[in-house]
Amino acid sequence: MYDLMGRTILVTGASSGIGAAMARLFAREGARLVLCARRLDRLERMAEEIRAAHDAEIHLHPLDVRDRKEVDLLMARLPEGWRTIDVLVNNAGLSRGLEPFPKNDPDDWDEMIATNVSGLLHMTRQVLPGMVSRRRGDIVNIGSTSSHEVYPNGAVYCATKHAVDAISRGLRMDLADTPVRVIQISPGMTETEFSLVRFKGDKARADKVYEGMQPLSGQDVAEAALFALTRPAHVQVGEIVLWPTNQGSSTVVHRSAEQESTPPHESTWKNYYELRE
Ligand code: NDP
Ligand code: 8X3
Repeated sequence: MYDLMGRTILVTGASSGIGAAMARLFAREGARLVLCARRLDRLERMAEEIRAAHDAEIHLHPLDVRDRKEVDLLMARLPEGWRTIDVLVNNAGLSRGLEPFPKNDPDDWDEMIATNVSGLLHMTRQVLPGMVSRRRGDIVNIGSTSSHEVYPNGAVYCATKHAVDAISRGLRMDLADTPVRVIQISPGMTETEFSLVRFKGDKARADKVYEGMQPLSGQDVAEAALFALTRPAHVQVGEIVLWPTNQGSSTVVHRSAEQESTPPHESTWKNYYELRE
C-alpha cells in the first residue's frame, strides 16, 4: 500500500468543509500541504492548528480559482521546494440558489460555472504537465451525487457537477498512457458551509437541509480520498460515490425525529488507524 508520507498535496477550497477535513487528515498521514482558498485568515488559523497537531509542512496560497491570470501564475508564484505537486485536489466549489430555473439569477450560474468547472480546468492545466513529465501524480476531482442525478431547482449546479464527471472520465482516457491517476470522489449530502453559501448566509434555511437525518461529514469524504490515494500505483480508483445512509437519491431522504448519530471518529475508518498504530 502507498502512503502519503512526504507527498506534496495541493488542496483548493481548503478553508472550509471537505477541503479543510482533507488538509487535517492528509497532514496526519505525513503529507506536505499547499492550501488554497480566498479567505487567507481562515487558512492561517487552520495551518496553525494543523502544525501544532502534526508538525506538518504547510504553504498557504490565497487564490480565487475563477481568476485565470492568478491561476496561470500558480507555478511561478509557489516558492522553490513547493512546485512539485504530487496530488492536486480540485475541491473548491459552490452552489448558489435553489429556485426554479426561470427564477434563477444568471450571475449565480456564472459564478458556479466559473468556480466548479473553469476553475477546475485551469488548476489542472497548471499542475498536470509536471505530473506527466515526472511520471507521477494524482488528480482528485470532487464531484457529487449531482454528477449523476439532477434535482428540481438545481439544474445549473448539477450541470457543473455533471461537467466535472465528464472531465474526470475524459482526462482518464487522455492520461491512460501515463502513470497519472484521475480519481473522482462524489458525495451526497455533506454538512459543511455548502448550504449556508447556497442560501447566501440564511442559516435557518441551511440548517433545515440536514434536519432529522445524519449527513456525511467532511471527514467521511476525506477518508474516501485517502483510501483512493493510498492504493498501489497500478490501481486507479475511478470514482467513489458516498451517500448518507438515509439518503436514497438526490430527492429521497428519510428524516426522523429520533435520528441516531455516529460521531465521525467512530466511523469504520477508525479501524484503519487501529491496525496501523
Ligand atoms: P464549503 O462551502 O464548506 O467549502 C467550499 C470551499 O471552496 C471553501 O474553502 C471556499 O473557500 C472554496 N471556494 C469557493 N469558491 C472559491 C473560489 N472562487 N476560489 C477558491 N476557493 C473557493 O463547502 P464544501 O466543503 O461542501 O464544498 C467542497 C466541494 O464539495 C465543492 O466542490 C462542492 O460542490 C462539493 N460537494 C459538496 C457537497 C455537500 O453536500 N456539502 C456534496 C457533494 C459535493 P473561500 O470561500 O475561502 O475561497
Ligand atoms: C452537493 C450536494 O445534495 O446539493 O453536491 O447535490 S447536493
